[in-house]
Amino acid sequence: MDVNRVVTLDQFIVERQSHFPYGKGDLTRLLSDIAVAGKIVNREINQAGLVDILGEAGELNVQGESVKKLDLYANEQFIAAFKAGGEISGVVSEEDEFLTPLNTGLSKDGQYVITMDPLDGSSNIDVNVSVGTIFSIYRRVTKHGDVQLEDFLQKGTEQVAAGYLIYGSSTMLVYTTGRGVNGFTLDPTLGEFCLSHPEMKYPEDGTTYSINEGNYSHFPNGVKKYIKYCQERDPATNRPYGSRYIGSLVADFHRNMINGGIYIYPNTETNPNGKLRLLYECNPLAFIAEQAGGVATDGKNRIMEIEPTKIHMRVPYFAGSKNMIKVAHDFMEEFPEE
Ligand code: P6P
Repeated sequence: MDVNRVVTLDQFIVERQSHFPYGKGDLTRLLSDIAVAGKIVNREINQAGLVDILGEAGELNVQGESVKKLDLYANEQFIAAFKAGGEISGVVSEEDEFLTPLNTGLSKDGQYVITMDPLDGSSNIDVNVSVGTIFSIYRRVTKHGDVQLEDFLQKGTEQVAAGYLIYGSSTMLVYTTGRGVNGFTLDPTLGEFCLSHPEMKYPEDGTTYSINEGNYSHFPNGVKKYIKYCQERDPATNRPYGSRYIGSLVADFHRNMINGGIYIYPNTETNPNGKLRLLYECNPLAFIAEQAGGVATDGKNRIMEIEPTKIHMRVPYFAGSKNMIKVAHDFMEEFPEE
């Protein structure tokens, strides 16, 4: 990359849109809308300690999780951006129990639908730990009128784009349209996302494992065996690995994609199907991981091949460096549940 040339997100998308197999310009507008909403959410997160937007909103979401004020704020900002853009016909959000039709009845119904986790890891906001937004974009299956459930219950292989924003020590937007993964860092002096991580590649190996070991007693046998494998001393395979888990999926995923590593959220007693949601956490990050050369499975099967049955469906999640995932799979196969 010409280090002297600043490439903004909009410039990059326009240069690339000629390759995008769908509507010319549709995706440009859509990704730009996401970037604008991301900047607005970023601004609020950075001020969270100063304005009355921290803390609980005093309600539970469909997941039964306490909703933070910033969760609702982020949800509103992204949905407003999609309404303004006109490209999106409907949204499934972690924050809303049901799908939300948008922009239908217009002269040109938006041809896309989006699934999103508007603010993942929001329990970390009050303690100033990185959080993120995760999204998947699909072409709608129905052609006109209000979107239907079938527009969202599409396999991850049908995604036309996916990405995440990470609100951390810097704010980044990382996305794919199926032609590799590129990362953009927000330059606050310009107010623009600028290309900073072109053609991101998931290292084939890593020495970091990310899992909430507090749930160890509930883990499947194969996961328990894999954790012990990670902790054994074997210099020839760079073990013991380091344990890094900050309770924010986007932050753990992003670090592991840059350095190499594996993130695992298996089924547990509290979450017998796993905790993470297929449509707006697992599938978008699986698309990113695979496009960067990584792997994402449920411990056996490719995440993006799983047939969704409900919009808030949960699945066990193994995502990371392909050689680490293979070893984890071997333990899952060798030590199945009784
Ligand atoms: P636990 C946040 O709620 C989240 O969905 C992910 O961002 C994170 O990795 C995980 O849940 C943390 O869950 O059960 O380890 O606190």
